[in-house]
Amino acid sequence: MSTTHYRACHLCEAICGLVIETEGEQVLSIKGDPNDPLSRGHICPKAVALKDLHEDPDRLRRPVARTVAADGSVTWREETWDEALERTAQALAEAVQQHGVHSIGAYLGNPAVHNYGMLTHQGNLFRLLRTNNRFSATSVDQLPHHLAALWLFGHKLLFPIPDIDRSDYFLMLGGNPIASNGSIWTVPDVRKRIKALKARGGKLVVLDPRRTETAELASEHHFIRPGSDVLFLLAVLNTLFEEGLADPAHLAAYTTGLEDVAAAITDFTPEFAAVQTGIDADTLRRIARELAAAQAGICYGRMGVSVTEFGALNQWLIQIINIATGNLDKEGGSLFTSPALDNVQHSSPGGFARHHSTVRGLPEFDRELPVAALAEEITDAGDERIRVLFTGAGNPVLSTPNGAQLDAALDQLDFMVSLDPYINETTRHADIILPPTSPLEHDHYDMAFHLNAVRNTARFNDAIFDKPEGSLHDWEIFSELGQRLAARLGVDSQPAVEPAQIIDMGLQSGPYGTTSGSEHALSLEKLKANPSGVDLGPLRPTLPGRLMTPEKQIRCNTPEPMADLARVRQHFGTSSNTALTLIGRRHVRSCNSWMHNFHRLVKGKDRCTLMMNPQDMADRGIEDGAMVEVSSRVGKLTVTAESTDEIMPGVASLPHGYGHGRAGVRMDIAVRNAGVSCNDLTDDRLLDALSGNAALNSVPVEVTPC
Ligand SMILES: Nc1nc2c(c(=O)[nH]1)N[C@H]1C(S)=C(S)[C@@H](COP(=O)(O)OP(=O)(O)OC[C@H]3O[C@@H](n4cnc5c(=O)[nH]c(N)nc54)[C@H](O)[C@@H]3O)O[C@H]1N2
Ligand SMILES: Nc1nc2c(c(=O)[nH]1)N[C@H]1C(S)=C(S)[C@@H](COP(=O)(O)OP(=O)(O)OC[C@H]3O[C@@H](n4cnc5c(=O)[nH]c(N)nc54)[C@H](O)[C@@H]3O)O[C@H]1N2
Ligand code: SF4
Ligand SMILES: [Mo]
Repeated sequence: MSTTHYRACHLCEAICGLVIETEGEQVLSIKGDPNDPLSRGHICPKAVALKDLHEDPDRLRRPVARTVAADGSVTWREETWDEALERTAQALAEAVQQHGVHSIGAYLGNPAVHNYGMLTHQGNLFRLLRTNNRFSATSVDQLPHHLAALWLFGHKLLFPIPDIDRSDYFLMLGGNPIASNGSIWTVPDVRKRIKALKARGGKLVVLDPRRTETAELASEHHFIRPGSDVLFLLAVLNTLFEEGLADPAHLAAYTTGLEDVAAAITDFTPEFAAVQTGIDADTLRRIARELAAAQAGICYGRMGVSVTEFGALNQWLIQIINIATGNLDKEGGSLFTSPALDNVQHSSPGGFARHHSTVRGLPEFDRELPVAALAEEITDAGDERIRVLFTGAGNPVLSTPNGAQLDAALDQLDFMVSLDPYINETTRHADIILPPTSPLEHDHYDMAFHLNAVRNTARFNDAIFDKPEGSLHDWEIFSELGQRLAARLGVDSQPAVEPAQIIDMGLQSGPYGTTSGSEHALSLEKLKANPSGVDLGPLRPTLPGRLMTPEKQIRCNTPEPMADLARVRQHFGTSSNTALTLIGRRHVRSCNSWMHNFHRLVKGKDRCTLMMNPQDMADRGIEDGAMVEVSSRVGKLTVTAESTDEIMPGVASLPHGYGHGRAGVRMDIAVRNAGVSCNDLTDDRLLDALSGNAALNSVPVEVTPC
């Protein structure tokens, strides 16, 4: 007898609704849930990995501790939860008592944001570890979006969301949602939505150094030289002002400083941009005019513009363009969501540059330092160094710049603990690994991504399988560690409230909650009764009410990005680069570094190849399929070259998240499909100097035949 379960997929930001059939302990099938009001039945090939992950024999079920024999060989032995948690709490407490709280470092990775128990309960531990040495995947990713949101709208999470379903013009820079399923933009089934936009006479214009899957679907695609988008965006804005097309319309009543921006950028002409971007001035002017003329238009940029040397300026400019064209807070433009559980109300607005890293003086954002500084804060910070490291749901050895350097630095720690289900490239350095339950063994509410979604919806799902004897959820591990550490430090500990209870309180007191008078009268009970989710309607204008800035004003002349314009002038005035520029690549069957242990997702042709333009290969005497050596300032590696005119001349593309061939990785299938790590080439010194975000997407490299 099979049982039907409902569950939202947490593997990427699209949060698709799923229908999962099980029998006993077996998952029989995983399908899209047609009744989910957001995803409407959409699903991608990764969803079935939930079964593979659940059943994976390499997934740890018990804590393990590493021991190194005299000959250097490593063995892992299972420990009881009590032993592992006690030893961890002891190590943390000793570090705090002997060297102060900053001697502890912490890194949280991407899945921590997709797992609501990790979001609700990490504070139970970190409340006690108020270290300046906190890091996360934010600074190899969306940090520029947070800064632009903080500067313009007053809160790090106030992201304007592209309202694609009602738009008629979409200018997209450096995003590939057909492969990624959208980012800082929860947009399940984006293919159907792009097709619908085109069918109603709308236009999608994509700027990308690679003719991506999204570019193939677009009305227009233009190659753009990596790292040069800032000049394109400045010239678009310049054109809008120059031609009198800037009209903030309904925003004017609470928007100031736009004229200062106009005055500051008069020298960034389309002609100047053309030289560096490779996009001619007429095309640029036409795009600016079309965007301004659209009934409702969108300018959006993602990883390709965020993780470059001008990431923060780019994201700020994108918002200034949306303001100048009057497309912010407009149906079919970009709007703020009105989620059932509003993290904007429940979290701090965030702050910037209130303290700095010890070695390089890089600025914090929201109490976190740029992860490009993690290795040096372990090895080069003297008495201020990180001695003990906590990692949770992260794999920074494969995901952060100069990963090989970090890999080596982790060996110098006094103690490391990882909250993770796998022994991978990072956690292999841990003294203790604490593995949580499988995702199908805990309930789920998406606390993060409803906030970024193209429609307001809410969905809660119960666990599919019972929690096995002798296992702990991520949130329980945080609570347990917090309590044990508090006891040692002689402070009060937080009582363990279940995450679902926290969600219930948030829902009930939220804008659609039982106490709000809303017709939806949301509560946990109501969501449990509607396991495919509750529809709360399309995005709607919320300004100026939703602004978190003083006096609810949008101040466009933000000092930090305005000052950063000088760096643009200097950068493009001097640099003349003959090397190839390395960019990344995502594939729909992979996700960052941890989806390579599932046969169904990795089978088929090798995807960890260096894509190059045929002309660049011919110039270097490289045949299609040949092995090449790729080198950068920080490292070199050998990989197969793939010839394709998808890539513009002067550019090479290598996906990240591979490089599983390091000793001691216990992920059998991944090791057999090891690939190489692109982040052994990316440079911990190549940053967006304004934000500290890594510039992973514009790294100079040399490529030579082997
Ligand atoms: N060159 C280059 N580098 C990049 C990028 C790029 O485009 N190019 N992209 C960057 C981006 S956008 C990101 S977000 C980062 C990602 O960087 P990270 O977050 O550091 O890396 P992931 O590969 O997501 O690693 C996830 C880890 O979480 C574990 N995990 C999975 N689910 C759970 C769970 O439920 N609980 C716990 N405790 N652990 C879990 C997995 O086993 C794995 O070890 O990589 C960045 N690195
Ligand atoms: N299948 C899959 N889905 C994922 C992930 C995954 O690893 N696999 N990761 C998830 C995560 S953590 C994130 S953050 C999102 C990311 O979501 P996206 O940002 O949509 O995904 P990317 O593929 O990184 O897209 C970046 C694009 O920028 C282009 N690009 C590179 N450099 C430049 C440049 O200088 N200028 C311009 N204009 N373009 C440039 C690249 O060619 C690429 O097409 O995806 C999420 N979804
Ligand atoms: S698109 Fe993302 S959320 Fe949807 S099924 Fe695929 S991995 Fe899951
Ligand atoms: Mo990401």
